[in-house]
Amino acid sequence: MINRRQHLLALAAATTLAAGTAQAQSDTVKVGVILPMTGPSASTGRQIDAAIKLWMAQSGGKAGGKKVEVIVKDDAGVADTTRRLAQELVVNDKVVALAGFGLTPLALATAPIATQSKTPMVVMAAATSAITEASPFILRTSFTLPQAAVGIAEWAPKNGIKKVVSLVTDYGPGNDAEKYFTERFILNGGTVMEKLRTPLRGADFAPVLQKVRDAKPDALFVFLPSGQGAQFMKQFGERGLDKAGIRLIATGDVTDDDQLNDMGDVALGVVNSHHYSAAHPSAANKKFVADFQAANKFRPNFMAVGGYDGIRLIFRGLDTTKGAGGEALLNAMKGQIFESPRGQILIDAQSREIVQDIYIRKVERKDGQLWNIEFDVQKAVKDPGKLK
Ligand code: VNL
Repeated sequence: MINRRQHLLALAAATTLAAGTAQAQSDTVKVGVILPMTGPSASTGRQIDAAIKLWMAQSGGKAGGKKVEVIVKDDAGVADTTRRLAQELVVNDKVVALAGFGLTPLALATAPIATQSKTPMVVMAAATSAITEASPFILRTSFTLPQAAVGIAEWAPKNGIKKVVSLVTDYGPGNDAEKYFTERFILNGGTVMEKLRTPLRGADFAPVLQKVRDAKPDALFVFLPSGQGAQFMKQFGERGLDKAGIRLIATGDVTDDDQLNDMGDVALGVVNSHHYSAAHPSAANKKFVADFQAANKFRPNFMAVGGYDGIRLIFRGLDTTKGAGGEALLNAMKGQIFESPRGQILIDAQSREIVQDIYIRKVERKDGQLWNIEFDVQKAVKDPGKLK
């Protein structure tokens, strides 16, 4: 006769087995999306959430023969919260993938959970080069700052800009933008007069803009995370830098489609480089923008496209694995190639990093609205940050 303890153990094993079978045979798989829906980066959460909802409506919410349930959690941009939510989504909800990640520190805080639980993690927003090296389970559908910054560093010296001051937000993506912009600009014969930084939270641009005025460069190069561009542009105009003949060049985070149309004339003529413009003239993008604007009262920006392509990557992966997660899903997402609203993209199988075109754009008014109009392109750009 078995004793009580053995009986309990057997029961526990049977329950686990039953739960496992139920899990494997379940008609539903869950994807956990963690975004800043509140706090200073809420526009990033709002954009990505809207894009995922659009994808769900268009795809019927099914992949690999399963219903896909997307669970969206708000981390308010706080890394400890992101990590806790990721843990809960993996342990309690048994998600097959984690996704979202609005800022670099939020993605880095979650990387160990992806590694330990073997859960694929799709970074849809954060853009510091090193993120994909923080876990072998991370893939990226946003971009990297080295990718974006090199484009404008190639364009500027060929277009009369020889002396610049650079201004970046003082954290991961700002470090990358400053390093890769200034290195390439100097290599191309330019001079960097000064390197300025502003804090991630509560930035006031007035003091740094005064320094730029005094230095009198040909141009100011700027990277700021999505959501800060409008305030910066207003202060740039108020301080009269445009009138003083100081040109503005940037990564496209500054002339972000989420805010661009409200920036006014001061934004006209700003040349910048990035991977996505809502004005990208492809049929796929025209349809994406029209569908997105039919469902939302705002224009999609580059964050929306990172979210849209990220959920698509997960769905196509689940099609291959018939709904299974873990390493099978990771492998099924590596190497995918498809046409995004931004153009053709590849998730490089070895680095798990996005390879994409980088466009040189100029802010222009068309039909009464401001747009980043693409006029040149670098094809299939791999992250320069991985070549070090
Ligand atoms: C990051 C990079 C965030 C670029 C951004 O906007 C951005 C990041 C919130 O890696 O933290 O435009």
